[in-house]
Amino acid sequence: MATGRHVLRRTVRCSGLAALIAALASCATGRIDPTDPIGENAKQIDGLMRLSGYMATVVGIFVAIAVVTVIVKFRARPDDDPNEVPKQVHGNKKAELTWTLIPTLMMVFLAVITVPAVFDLSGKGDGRTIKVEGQQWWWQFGYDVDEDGTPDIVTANDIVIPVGEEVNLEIHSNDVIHSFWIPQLNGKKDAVPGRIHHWRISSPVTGIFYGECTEFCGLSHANMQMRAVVLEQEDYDAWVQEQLQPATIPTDAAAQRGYELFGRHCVSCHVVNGLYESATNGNANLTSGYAPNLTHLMTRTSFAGSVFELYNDNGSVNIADLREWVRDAPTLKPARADNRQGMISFAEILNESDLDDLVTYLTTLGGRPPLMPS
Ligand code: HEC
Ligand SMILES: [Cu+2]
Repeated sequence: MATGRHVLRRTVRCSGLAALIAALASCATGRIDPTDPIGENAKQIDGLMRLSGYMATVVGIFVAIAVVTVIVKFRARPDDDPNEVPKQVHGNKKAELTWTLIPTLMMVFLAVITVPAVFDLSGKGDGRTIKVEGQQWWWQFGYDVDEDGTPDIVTANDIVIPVGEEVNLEIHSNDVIHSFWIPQLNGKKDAVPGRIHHWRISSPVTGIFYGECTEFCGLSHANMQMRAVVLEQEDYDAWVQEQLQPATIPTDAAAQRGYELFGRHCVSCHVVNGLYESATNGNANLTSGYAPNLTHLMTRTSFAGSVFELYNDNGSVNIADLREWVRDAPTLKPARADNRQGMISFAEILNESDLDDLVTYLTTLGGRPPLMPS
């Protein structure tokens, strides 16, 4: 019969197991999900990973059986002569050939199927090209709509692409080495200063796909995320048209005060197209030379390297985080402002009403995002 203590112990053990299963399950359904490939390239990588995983499993089982067999078969027995030397196999041609040839053949097989895939994934596709620039600690995306060689749309955090199109990425870095990774769409590609790496992403379905910098890049590396927002073609076209519009001076009185404060405190780093452009083309007062272009801030789903949501679950603007960000960004997200890496703190510079006005101004920059995270 189960005593009270027994039942308690069993309950504790079961709930521990349940918690572990829940934790593992939530890993697999987390927002950055390498186990659920959606894009063609991600599926190709997933196939290769699975195949080599199955091969490794077979090898692992074989080795485990061999080890157990040897342990049992050749264990010491009471009547063994301790001075007896077992038969030596050094130089045994059959054994040497077997354990050299089988792994070699397996490696050659894996190389034959993976090396072409590596080259294939780095090639250029037919779709449009988006410039992807990593810097501490956020991603910038540039769209050259009129194809004159300079981006006409510069945005951050959310890379917006049309559904079903294989988009080319030209990845590079404005400071240290980063790595671009949205696992449901493709594998990892390093962003290296002075180099351009080609990569492609596509998705057969609309939605938001989450990614993360995967090359350690300093203090806030863990806070350097990004999202692909995949839209129907007509929604994408509408998004492009909106992004091409420059900003205008706000009419609301509080927003106007915010606009003036912005001109005093923020334009050494941030660009607002048509109004404040002194920090364009890498002229921001930062080691990387770039801060997020804020012209259409509110059309993004997230801010500060996709670490904070720009909207609450009920669809209202996440004023609390946005205001706290403007007040004291390095407290929300570690930065080296003293070394011109990351946004500086305004806690000692702006008062409460300045902050309100600035945030009011920020909320006038662009309409709502075409898709909201679910
Ligand atoms: C020294 C340069 C600098 C100054 C000055 C500065 N910022 Fe920033 N700001 C940054 C950097 C860098 C980031 C990106 C930080 C990150 O994601 O880690 C940023 C991010 C932001 C973001 C989030 C944008 C996005 O899409 O992720 C907002 C909003 C913002 N700043 C508002 C302001 C306002 C308002 C001011 C003036 C009160 C200001 N900033 C002054 C450098 C600066
Ligand atoms: Cu990084």
